Amino acid sequence: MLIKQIELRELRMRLLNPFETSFGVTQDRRIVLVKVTDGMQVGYGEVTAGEGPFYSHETSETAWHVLRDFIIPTILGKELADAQEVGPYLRAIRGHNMAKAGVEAALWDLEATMKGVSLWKLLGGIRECIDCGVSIGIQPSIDRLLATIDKEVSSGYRRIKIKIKPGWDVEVIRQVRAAFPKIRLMGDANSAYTLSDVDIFRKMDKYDVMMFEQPLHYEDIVDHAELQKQIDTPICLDESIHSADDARKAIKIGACKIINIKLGRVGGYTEARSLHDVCRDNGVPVWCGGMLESGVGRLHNVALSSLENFSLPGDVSASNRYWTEDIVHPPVEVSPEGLITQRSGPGGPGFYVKEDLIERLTVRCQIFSV
Ligand code: OSB
Ligand code: MG
Repeated sequence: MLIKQIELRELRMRLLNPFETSFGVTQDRRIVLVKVTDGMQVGYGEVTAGEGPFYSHETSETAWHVLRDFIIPTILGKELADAQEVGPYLRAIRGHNMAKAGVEAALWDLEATMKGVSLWKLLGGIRECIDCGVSIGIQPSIDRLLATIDKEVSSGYRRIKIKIKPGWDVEVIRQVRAAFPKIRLMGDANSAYTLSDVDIFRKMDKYDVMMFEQPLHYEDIVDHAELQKQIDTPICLDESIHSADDARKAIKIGACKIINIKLGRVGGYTEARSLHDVCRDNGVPVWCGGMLESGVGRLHNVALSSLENFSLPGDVSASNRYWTEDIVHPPVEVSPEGLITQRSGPGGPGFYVKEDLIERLTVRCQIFSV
């Protein structure tokens, strides 16, 4: 496949509701889309960076810069046998995984369309229906949180993740568990705690929580291993894991029992699959994380979740939880049983984009051609 043209596009999209985590509140998204063409077919990817450097160092702006000034000049005009071959070209650029993943995923989409197979099958996926969970931000009150959980459970979602932070933790978990004795419940701290908070986690241990996601520092694995020794609830790592090698080391020292995989955080499908395999070979289940994506990134997450070891419900949920109108047609929908079915048509997200809506939401666009 010849990388003949790459288009970068930034869209403004307003979330239906503000989303609050321990690191801040988001409502207006700056979505960067990458469109690649060989002159015949197109592939789409999404850069999942946030607006500010709070979940990770990357932002929509840094991704645009690194794509425009480094990634695109390196790969434009190159002839690849398949999407995986882009890896060596990106290796010299350190970090900026979300920028890399935006273009890498677009190439996988393009490859699937060129081959006339669906993306999830090209990836080697086996799950035609994926189990869905939701991620619920910090709410103004516990009553509001309980009402939101009730709504999501009624919609069919199979696992509820709530965001926690100091002061919004033990009592919240206690009340949620009291109101919903049976749900699969987990807490995501986004690195809001330190090892000196072990007693807080010990207290939450007794509420049958599936896992605590990224309780400690975003670059740490050593303290996580120490915390895991002192609590029964499994630790799941998110922010600390950027590669298959990070996962190998974290598992080796006992820093986690579960890993959340995000395409952007790990730099694309090739690394995501290696990471998935390392976890599978060590008996560590994985699930697909979310980054408040538009339909393009969302459909990529659905495809990724088809791999065998994605055995826990992910943060991959319906378009209508985020947007009045999504940029893919049909939007991503979840069945009353809490499942999303893979698309059987050829290609991936690029096959379903609404070009006219994308055009209307665009605030900047730059085209690079050979
Ligand atoms: O930690 O998983 C996270 C959103 C933005 C940044 C980090 C995270 C999240 C979510 C939302 O939890 C998942 C989603 O619904 O897309
Ligand atoms: Mg997380």
